Amino acid sequence: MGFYLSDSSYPWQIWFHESATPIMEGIVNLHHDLMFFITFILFFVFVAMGRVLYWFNIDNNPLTTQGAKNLIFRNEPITHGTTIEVVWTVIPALILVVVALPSFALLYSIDEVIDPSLTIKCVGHQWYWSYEYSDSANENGSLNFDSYMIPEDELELGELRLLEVDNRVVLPTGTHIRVLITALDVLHSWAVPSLGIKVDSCPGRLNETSLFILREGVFYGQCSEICGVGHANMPIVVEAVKVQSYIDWLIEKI
Ligand SMILES: [Cu+2]
Repeated sequence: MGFYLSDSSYPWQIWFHESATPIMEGIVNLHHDLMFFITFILFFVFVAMGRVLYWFNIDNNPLTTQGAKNLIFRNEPITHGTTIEVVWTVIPALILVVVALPSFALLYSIDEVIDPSLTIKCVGHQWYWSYEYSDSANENGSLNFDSYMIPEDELELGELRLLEVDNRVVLPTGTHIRVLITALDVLHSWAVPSLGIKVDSCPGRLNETSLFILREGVFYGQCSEICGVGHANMPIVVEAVKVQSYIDWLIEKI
């Protein structure tokens, strides 16, 4: 299978999903930035290790006078060097600072909840998710529904195994959304890679994150905290639509 952009996982995938939120774009960019340093360090360490193994073995550094006569490189055994020790302490420390700054900036921007105009609540259960649109209520209370995985024998052609659900979470694009995440039995985790979200869903605790979806699409995710035998059978499907379509859907649902 070749490389293609997808909002769901595909077999043997090693790349990120295509990002659909500013947060996920930040995560992908940070990853690329870190890869620069990782590649540089890996190359440098390999070269340094190779040189050490070659030049500082016992044959090239004999400790006896007799052996010193056969010396190829130099004749005093090296035990320490103040300059090199300062250099190999200061440079890694500087690299850590350079890496930490954008990392913390991203981390704190993920925590930021910017004046949301919509709140949804995701509740983990063994083994399905239920959703509550706390802003939209009728006489029976706020809009809420369960979202179960579609079993394999009921899938239609083109649908994704272990990823499709009967009721998708429909959300508007270009809107600041507050996401509240909790659970009713054991630990779960609400994770959608394209949206850059992975938040623990804990019983008795309300976790909060924010969401700003940049484009329309159907975004697939899975429970990401082992929660029992049905852990693999509680996928998440977020359908992002234009605001008007979202309102139409809401009116139909209520
Ligand atoms: Cu779970």
